[in-house]
Amino acid sequence: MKLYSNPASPFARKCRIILHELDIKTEIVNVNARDDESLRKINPLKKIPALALDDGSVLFDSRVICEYLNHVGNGRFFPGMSIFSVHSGRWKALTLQALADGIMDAAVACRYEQVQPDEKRNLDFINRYRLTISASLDALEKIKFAETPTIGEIASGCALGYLDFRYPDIPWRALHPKLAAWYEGFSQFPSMQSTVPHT
Ligand SMILES: N[C@@H](CCC(=O)N[C@@H](CS)C(=O)NCC(=O)O)C(=O)O
Repeated sequence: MKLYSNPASPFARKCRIILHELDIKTEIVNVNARDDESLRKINPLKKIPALALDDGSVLFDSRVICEYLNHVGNGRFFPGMSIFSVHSGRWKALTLQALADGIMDAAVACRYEQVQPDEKRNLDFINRYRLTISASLDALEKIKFAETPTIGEIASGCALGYLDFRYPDIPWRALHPKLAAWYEGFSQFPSMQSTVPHT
């Protein structure tokens, strides 16, 4: 297996945390997804993460790869469906992942916009992305995080880590004290520590 990744990508970080947690060995290939057109031969969407399997097939995006890794590594990050109750932890975990992925989508897109030359930068887009980030952080503040982390907690940790990395100006801890307290503990896991984003 080969994971196309980048140390700065919060989406690839979700996969790398699961690889670490489940002790799955794979080759990591670092690419610059934004500029590397040849990535399309692997993933037509030209995005990372992408996971090339030994049989020649390729999995994307991070949600699919994480669930696949969880399956091959016998993980417990995706609660199963319950035939007895619709209130299975599965839907909570997947919705939390969707919320955290949404923060990352907005934060990554906002970053792409912010590094545009002045004449191309669209301030309206930037404001919309920032509004999405702030409303989603408000929603995360109300979440009761699971004691045993699911894919929802992993994605939330990656979203907050990305904000610290690219948006040190966003005072999310001061505005969201419960979230900050949760992240303080969660970010100490070795799999979080060994995947802290960098350029
Ligand atoms: N929904 C995708 C999002 C992946 C994504 O946006 N990755 C970024 C890097 S963090 C990327 O590859 N961007 C390249 C581009 O948009 O050109 C996932 O969950 O994997």
